[in-house]
Formats: sequence, C-alpha cells, structure tokens
Amino acid sequence: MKPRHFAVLLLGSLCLPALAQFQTAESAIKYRQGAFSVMAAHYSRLAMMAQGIQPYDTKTAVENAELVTSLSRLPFQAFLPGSEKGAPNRAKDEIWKESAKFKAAADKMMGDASKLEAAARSGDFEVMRSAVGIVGRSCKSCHDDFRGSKRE
Ligand code: ASC
Repeated sequence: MKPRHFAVLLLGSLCLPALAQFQTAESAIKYRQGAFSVMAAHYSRLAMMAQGIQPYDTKTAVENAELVTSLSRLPFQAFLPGSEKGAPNRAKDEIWKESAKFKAAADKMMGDASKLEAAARSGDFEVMRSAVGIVGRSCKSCHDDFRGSKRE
C-alpha cells in the first residue's frame, strides 16, 4: 500500500461515525428490526406454552429460551445516532434524547432475558412461566416508552 493510500485510510477510519458499524441507517434499522422479530417469534412460543395455549415441554422451552437469551443481545447495538430515519420504523426520538433511560431499559430486558434460559432448563413449568412473564413485562415497558407509530 502506498503511504498516500494508507493516510487516506487512516483519516477515513478516524472520521468514521458510530453508524459505520452498519453501512447505512437503513441497514441498522433492518438489523434491529430483524433481531426483534426473530426474538419475538421465539418469545411467543414460550409465551404460548406459559399460557397453556401450547403444550409445555422442557426441550422446546430450552430451545426457544436459548434463542431469546442470545437474540436479546443483538438489537440494541443498532440504535445508533443517525439511524432515527432511513427506513420505516417505530423508534421514538426519546431513544436518542433520553439515552440513559433507554440504556437502562435495554439492560433490564437483557438481564431478564439472560435468566430465561436457566429458568427453562430447570424443567419446572412454574419457574419457566414466571421468567417468561418477567421478560414480557420488560418488552412491554420499553415499547410503552420508546416505540411509537410508524414513520418513514
Ligand atoms: C411478544 C412480542 C412482544 C412481547 C410483548 C410482551 O410476543 O412480539 O413484543 O411479546 O408484547 O409484552
């Protein structure tokens, strides 16, 4: 590599905005929406078991809980400044205006979700049901504060 090219690369990397973890705002939005929607699919299987709509079995509960626990760690890294708009989404401006409050809500959800896997593994329906309820409440409380109506 020529020194001139190296200098351009170095300068470019120093100027990278936070958004550079994703190439565009649209890709950050699509990423977090994708992570949330796969997480919701697996969470809802647990919720249906917890509510007795689907039969309970430990193996299925563990499989879905593992996914919810892992997936919960993905979406929040994609709420980068600059990704408020770029694709239709429901993220409220409060996510960026009250970022400490949003981070606390995200940490709470991830903390609650991290307990789901162990709860499912216990093989105890009541333990699983209670952990599913706790995660559902932290999803909802974040939606109440930070998810609005659709915007372009
Ligand atoms: C779901 C889902 C959510 C949560 C939430 C729980 O199945 O898609 O976002 O449960 O509604 O309160």
